[in-house]
Amino acid sequence: MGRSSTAMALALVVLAFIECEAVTRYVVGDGRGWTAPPNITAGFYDEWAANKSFEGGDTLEFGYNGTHSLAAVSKEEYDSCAKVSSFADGTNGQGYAYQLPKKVGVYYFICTIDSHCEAGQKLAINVTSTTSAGFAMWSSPSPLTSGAISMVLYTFALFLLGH
Ligand SMILES: *[C@@H]1O[C@H](CO)[C@@H](O)[C@H](O)[C@H]1NC(C)=O
Ligand SMILES: *[C@@H]1O[C@H](CO)[C@@H](O)[C@H](O)[C@H]1NC(C)=O
Ligand SMILES: *[C@@H]1O[C@H](CO)[C@@H](O)[C@H](O)[C@H]1NC(C)=O
Ligand SMILES: *[C@@H]1O[C@H](CO)[C@@H](O)[C@H](O)[C@H]1NC(C)=O
Ligand SMILES: [Cu+2]
Repeated sequence: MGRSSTAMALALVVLAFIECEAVTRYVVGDGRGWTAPPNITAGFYDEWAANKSFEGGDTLEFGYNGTHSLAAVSKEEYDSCAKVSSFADGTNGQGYAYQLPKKVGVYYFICTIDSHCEAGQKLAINVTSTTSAGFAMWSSPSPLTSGAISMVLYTFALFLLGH
């Protein structure tokens, strides 16, 4: 194996390794954020989560203005909109980035203020795979992040090849 092909192989291994580590950051509710009516209607977060493929280690960014809270709850508490006191971040009234556990399962989030949860401020996330799946994760669903990382690494590979 020539020196340049060794360098190329090395660069590709590094690239594959970093891409499989890439996690996706989701802004919950996109531009609407984490909110209640009149900004959303019931079912809004179900629709937002539909057709998205969540992996363990992905981050959910809950951004909010106004009076809201974020609690990570059980299915029963999600179904009944229980007014739990255990918050995901320990505080009310500010945004929070929640990293999904690296474990397959369904994770539930609600706002405990007034009847926001009953009105639709509740989110269920089905984590169907974990990012530690290895090299099979070559094409991660994070075009922006992996795109930027790939560009840096391709530049790095070209640099190695040039020497
Ligand atoms: C909260 O308000 C700030 C300032 O107006 C705005 O930039 C931001 O997008 C708002 N966030 C949400 C989730 O509505
Ligand atoms: C999810 O995908 C299915 C099949 O492509 C489609 O029928 C459905 O409307 C999508 N749901 C949402 C909320 O985008
Ligand atoms: C609805 O969105 C606006 C603009 O971000 C915000 O000021 C307001 O507090 C939101 N209402 C609720 C109930 O969150
Ligand atoms: C979560 O996803 C898995 C795999 O697609 C599926 O078998 C399971 O029924 C889903 N669970 C829920 C509660 O949607
Ligand atoms: Cu709320």
